[in-house]
Amino acid sequence: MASPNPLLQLPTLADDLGRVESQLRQSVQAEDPFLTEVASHLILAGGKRVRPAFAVTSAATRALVMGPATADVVSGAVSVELVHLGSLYHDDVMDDATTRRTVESVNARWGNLKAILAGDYLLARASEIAASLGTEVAGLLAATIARLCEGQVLELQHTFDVGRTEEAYLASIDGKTASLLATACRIGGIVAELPRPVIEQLTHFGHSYGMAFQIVDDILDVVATDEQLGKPSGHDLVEGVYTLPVLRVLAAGGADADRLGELLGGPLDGADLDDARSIVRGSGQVDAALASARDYAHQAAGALAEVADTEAGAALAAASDHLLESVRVAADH
Ligand code: GRG
Repeated sequence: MASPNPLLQLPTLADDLGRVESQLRQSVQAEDPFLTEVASHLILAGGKRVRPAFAVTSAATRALVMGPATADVVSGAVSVELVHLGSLYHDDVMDDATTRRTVESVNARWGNLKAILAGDYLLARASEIAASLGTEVAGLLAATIARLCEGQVLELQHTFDVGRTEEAYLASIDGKTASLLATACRIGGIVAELPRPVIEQLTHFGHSYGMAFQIVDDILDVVATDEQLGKPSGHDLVEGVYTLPVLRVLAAGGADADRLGELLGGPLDGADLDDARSIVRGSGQVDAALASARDYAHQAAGALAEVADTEAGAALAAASDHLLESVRVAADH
């Protein structure tokens, strides 16, 4: 997503996110300077910090006007970002990625073995911090790590599968993306000791936001150019990961489905990739997939009723508006 998340621009959050940043760096200080360097690599490379921002902002719905986050809320935000980072280290090994967050990926610089171990180290640090926040947070974070693995395994089971169902796709993005955004909000709510119905709504917000976010990301991979994405587009099709607009074309049947089905199912050369993308772009199914993303973004906004009168609730609503804006931008590609 090209434009910055408005949530992250809020001056009231800047100080809290600065504390998140310091604790993130401190949390990966190992006795061995080499391990510290490898484990710090993607922290120092930046990232949007959407998950910590969601944790802090969810906690801040406790008051009408946002105040500074407690030390425990900052720790909760750090634990969630460390899990995200660990998953990126492992994902880049699986994808043989060369870049991440605009810098050389960990696997490309130090090799797969060190990238996997450093990813494990980040997950261990995340678990240690979560345990300091109590058994509910520790259990939730562990269960979420399992959900990430389940989502990713489900994706692997369907690579190059032209029969991948929409249900299997949704289950995969639920696990690999939406679960951690939901957990970010939930941990903020638990640590701030919000009423249970509010915690449930914030969790629903994070989950729906995550579903919409991943669907838009997947659509952009098919319809946007390399320049618009800032990385090679069409990556999912090449890797055999068939996402919502592609699955909708295949399921609709007819000439487009037949032509696309003939191109997919195995490795694609450059011309076949261009053909596959233009079939999907011309099919009308991109708009249908964008409508699904819009539905999830509306669900996210709708989950904020209980916190609508708070400054932090308004900030989360602005984040879902921003997501809707990214759906509009994707529709223009
Ligand atoms: C060991 C935790 C663990 C997981 C193993 C590899 C794997 C299983 C899961 C992959 C999960 C994954 C990478 C999902 C994609 C999530 C996603 C949308 C990443 C991009 O998030 P942004 O845009 O990235 O928030 P930044 O860099 O801004 O933080």
